[in-house]
Amino acid sequence: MTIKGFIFDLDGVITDTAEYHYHAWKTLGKKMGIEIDREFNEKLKGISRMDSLDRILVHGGKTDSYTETEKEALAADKNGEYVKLIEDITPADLLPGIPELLGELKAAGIKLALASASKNGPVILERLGITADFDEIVDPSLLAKGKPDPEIFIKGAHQLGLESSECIGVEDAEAGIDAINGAEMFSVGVGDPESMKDANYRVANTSELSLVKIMAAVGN
Ligand code: B16
Ligand code: MG
Repeated sequence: MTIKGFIFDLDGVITDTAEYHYHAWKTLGKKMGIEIDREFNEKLKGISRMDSLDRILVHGGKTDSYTETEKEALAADKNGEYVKLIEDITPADLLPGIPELLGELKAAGIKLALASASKNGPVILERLGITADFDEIVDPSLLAKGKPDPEIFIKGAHQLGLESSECIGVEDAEAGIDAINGAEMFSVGVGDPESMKDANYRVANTSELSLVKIMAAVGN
């Protein structure tokens, strides 16, 4: 099958907003009396805002401490902190190798979609100066289920007018790799061998992403 589309995760693949999510959750955790360290934070990568809050409450043993309305307010509080942290994002915040990869994809006529769980995705693409590079953005607020469910990647392919088998998904989170694999799409993982063990092709960091190497791995 010829590859005609690339479907990108945002946080951890295109830019390092993971650090900002971590700081915003840590600040909220302090207010709730729940310690959030980097090891636990790994379990939040790629996970939607409300699902992340639920995981944090389980982690802190406080699942029954808040009503749904209070949880909405806590999630809004975290997002307020996060929105402040992403205010100063510029094109210089594109991760190494991403501008080059986007250029290679454009030259090859490959369509691009964004499959980010983040409702802040469009504004981040704007600040990074790459909105025009993307043909489609999946709206995470319209999903029945977040990552690791494959829905977001299936929708990405559909919005591009392509079959899953004609697309490649790129992710940095375990939940994201599970979502790509579940969509029966070739998965490219960015990160350490352990968390990316289920990826069809893996690189240690974004500077190693190369269209020629990925296509060779797919067998195209
Ligand atoms: P927001 P991705 C995900 O982005 C983040 O990895 C995750 O930490 C965050 O909770 C989620 O977006 C929702 O973000 O609160 O901005 O809607 O990795 O799917 O690009
Ligand atoms: Mg990610």
